[in-house]
Amino acid sequence: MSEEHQTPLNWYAGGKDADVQETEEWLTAFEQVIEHEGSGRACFLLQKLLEKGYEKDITLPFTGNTPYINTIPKSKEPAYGGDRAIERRIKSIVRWNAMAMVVRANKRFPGLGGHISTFASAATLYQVGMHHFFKGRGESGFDGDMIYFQGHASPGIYANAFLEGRIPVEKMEAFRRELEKGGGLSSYPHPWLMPDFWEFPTVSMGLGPITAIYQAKFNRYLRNRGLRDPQNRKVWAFLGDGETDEPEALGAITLASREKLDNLIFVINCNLQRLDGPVRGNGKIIQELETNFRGAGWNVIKVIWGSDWDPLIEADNTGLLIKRMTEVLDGEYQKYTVEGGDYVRREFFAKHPELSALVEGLSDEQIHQLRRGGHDPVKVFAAFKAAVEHTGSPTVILAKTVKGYGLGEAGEGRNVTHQQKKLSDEELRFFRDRFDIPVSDKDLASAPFYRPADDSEEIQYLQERRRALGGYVPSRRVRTEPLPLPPDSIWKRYSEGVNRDVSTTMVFVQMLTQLMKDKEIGKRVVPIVPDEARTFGMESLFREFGIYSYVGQLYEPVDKGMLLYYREVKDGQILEEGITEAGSMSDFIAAGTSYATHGIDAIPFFIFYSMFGFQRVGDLIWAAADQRSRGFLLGATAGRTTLNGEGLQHEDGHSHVLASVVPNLLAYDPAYAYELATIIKEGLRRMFQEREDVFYYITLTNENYPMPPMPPGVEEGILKGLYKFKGAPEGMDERPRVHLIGSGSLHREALRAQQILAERFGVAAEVWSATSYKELRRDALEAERWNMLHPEQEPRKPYVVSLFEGDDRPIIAVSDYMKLVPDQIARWLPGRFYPLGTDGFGRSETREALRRFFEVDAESVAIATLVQLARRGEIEPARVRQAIEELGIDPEKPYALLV
Ligand SMILES: Cc1ncc(C[n+]2csc(CCOP(=O)(O)OP(=O)(O)O)c2C)c(N)n1
Ligand SMILES: [Mg+2]
Repeated sequence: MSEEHQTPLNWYAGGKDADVQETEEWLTAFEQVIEHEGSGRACFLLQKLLEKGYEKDITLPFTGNTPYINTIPKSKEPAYGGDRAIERRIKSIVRWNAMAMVVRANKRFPGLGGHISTFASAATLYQVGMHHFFKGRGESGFDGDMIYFQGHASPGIYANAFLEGRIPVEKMEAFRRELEKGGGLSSYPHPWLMPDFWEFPTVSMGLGPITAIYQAKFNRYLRNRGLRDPQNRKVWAFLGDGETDEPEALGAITLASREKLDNLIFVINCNLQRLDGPVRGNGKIIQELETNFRGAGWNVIKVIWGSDWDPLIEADNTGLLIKRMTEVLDGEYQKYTVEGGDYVRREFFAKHPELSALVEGLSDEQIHQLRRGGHDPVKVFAAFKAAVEHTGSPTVILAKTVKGYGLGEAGEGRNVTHQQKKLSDEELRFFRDRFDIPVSDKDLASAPFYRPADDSEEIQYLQERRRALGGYVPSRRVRTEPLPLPPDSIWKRYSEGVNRDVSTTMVFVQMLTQLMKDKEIGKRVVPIVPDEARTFGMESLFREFGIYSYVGQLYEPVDKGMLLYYREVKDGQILEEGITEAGSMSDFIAAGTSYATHGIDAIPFFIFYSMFGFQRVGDLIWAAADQRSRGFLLGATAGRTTLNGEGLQHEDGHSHVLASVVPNLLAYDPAYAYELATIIKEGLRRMFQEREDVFYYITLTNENYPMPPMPPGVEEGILKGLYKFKGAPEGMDERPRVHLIGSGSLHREALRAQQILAERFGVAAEVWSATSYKELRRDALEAERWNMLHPEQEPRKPYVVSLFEGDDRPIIAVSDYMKLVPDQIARWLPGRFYPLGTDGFGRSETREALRRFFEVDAESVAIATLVQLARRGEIEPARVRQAIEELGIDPEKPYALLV
């Protein structure tokens, strides 16, 4: 049995044919069914055969694959919707300018970087979208498609906007030089840096796809909740094939199909290469992705071969061409690009005489020019159209392209192409000639930008297309009207204190419930929780507000009879994503930016296990910051010694260090209900009334204690990060005096230390509450910088300095975080600031044991204080040694950081 007699589509059947005649009979019979009774009947029979196979215990080999050919056959291709000749000219000019902006930037400033080859491979994908599919924001300013452009393709997107007249040539010259006068163009899509242009930060690979999925889900959520109807808005995510190795890229694809997100389209540019080399040299990335996406329930459209291949496929009645296409590996396909037509004839076609015969009439050059599907507008148009019209599931388009397409020797298909930033004169000439750009030989070396006149056919055409499609993309707008906020009275109860033992988490849930009931903002609140609602005592919200599910609840929940049962409902308000902090963070971004994407305010409160927040999804938080998301992140069960029993992986003592690095994030570690209320109230004001692009991180703990009433006049201090909570005990005027600062749940250890110091050691301590070292530092840095630049003017005083002016007493600070957190202000309190903190791995233990272990309990605070006083000669060192003994602290105990 020769190979030739394997079935043509043996990507599936694989094995040898033991009875060719019998096979033929079956196939002929089947073909007759198709011919006379149609494909429906044929499909039915196939299903019946499969059923019978399973019944008879015949294990079928699994495959999620179809042959390595276009999903849409030529016979089903729609007519092309535009003028191909003009579009080709426009595309060529965009290609040239995209290349030129990188080359020019690097000629003048070697090392600036930039990418030529990513857009070179994706140009057709974007241009077909620009001319025919991507809907602009329309008259409302908040309609249209949401497009996640691949970060490295940004030169092409700028080049397109340049032709549209939206980016002047001076800005094109200032690519990657944003500090240039007037501002340049950012390297990648950054809404923070170009807030009128870029909408979605995609360049940290994997984040575009996952946030796009949740964006599509959020659009549905808004609709089902009656807040807005973005039904016609498609979410397009463009990504690289190498990018799909990022866990985030494919990690949420089943959510998209489960929720039938047919408003979502992924376009994966399969140029077979990533930065260093091939994506799947030993396999086929398109086939691998097809299996993944089909398995996940997506509509998969493969765009592999350009129209030039159609006659060959049609002419081949042996099935060998498809077989050959399917068996060749990506590593070899890459080589075909680099080696040229003669090589392809020998290595690809000459494998079978029948295939050689197919290309007999083609020159080597013609063989080399046989295009891949992703470079053929007809094929791309057909795929995009099918994707846009598809209903019932999300669509992924797997488009095969060549990395560095059009660069020729300068990098087409080469492993080094991703890094290519400069072209020699020869290479520029090749590029110019290939795309027929009217740049003279004389000017060629400088790779000048080229823009046809406004009244040229090309510019007229592209302007008309964008007008017809509702405006330019990308473009970002924002809602600017302030949101009416709840009356002050709702916060009052928190300033009165609570006599029972409660935790800040419980207080938060109460606040959230109240906000959700508020008639002004209630419906805009988006509570997000990844499978921890019960941990945080939020199950009461299930019943009242419901968990969002696009189908509602199709089963009777086991706890239906109970008051707080797991209630899923179509217009549910809570986004409960299951165990995915990354997914929940993507919800947060979608909701927190809806003031820009949809022009309506949504107020996300994403509450998570604090340890599984910043360190798990830190990069998404960074993207949220870039995208100017507004809302509240709540790190619950926070505090390395406050969350007892859970141990090393659960106890968070550093999220405030991680939060300190995000520029527009405010981070607070409140101890009491009134502090929390003050912070949230102010957050709502700043983000939704003042319209500031900031967001909040607040840690919440699960330690129960009574909540004191709010001392008078402390609101400003709470927001600035530090205020005096309680003066020194009465009648201790002559005693050594110190300041103790406590934060979060350890504030109570500072209070207990105050008592120990007074009662046992005759030391008078004032107790302060630090809600935010990050804010204190921000303020101090600002003052310091101003002073540096204005040497002759009255120096500004950092807030933290002003608080301790007039005395030089020691300051001992204790928090449940690493010492680095309070250390943020040490510089402004020289020689007197001593932080205690929880550096090291957590342990499963009781709170008491943990606090002693990390030396953050009241006794340790007392010792640290006495040491500072001894240093200053205010008490004897021997007294400190005695105190260590009296307070039961073992001086030889292990150091938490090292064990
Ligand atoms: C999370 C992350 N890791 C690494 C990079 C650096 N990087 C930029 S582009 C690139 C290769 C991209 O390959 P692919 O996704 O196939 O895109 P192509 O340029 O081929 O279209 C890498 C590794 C990045 N941007 N983000
Ligand atoms: Mg790639």
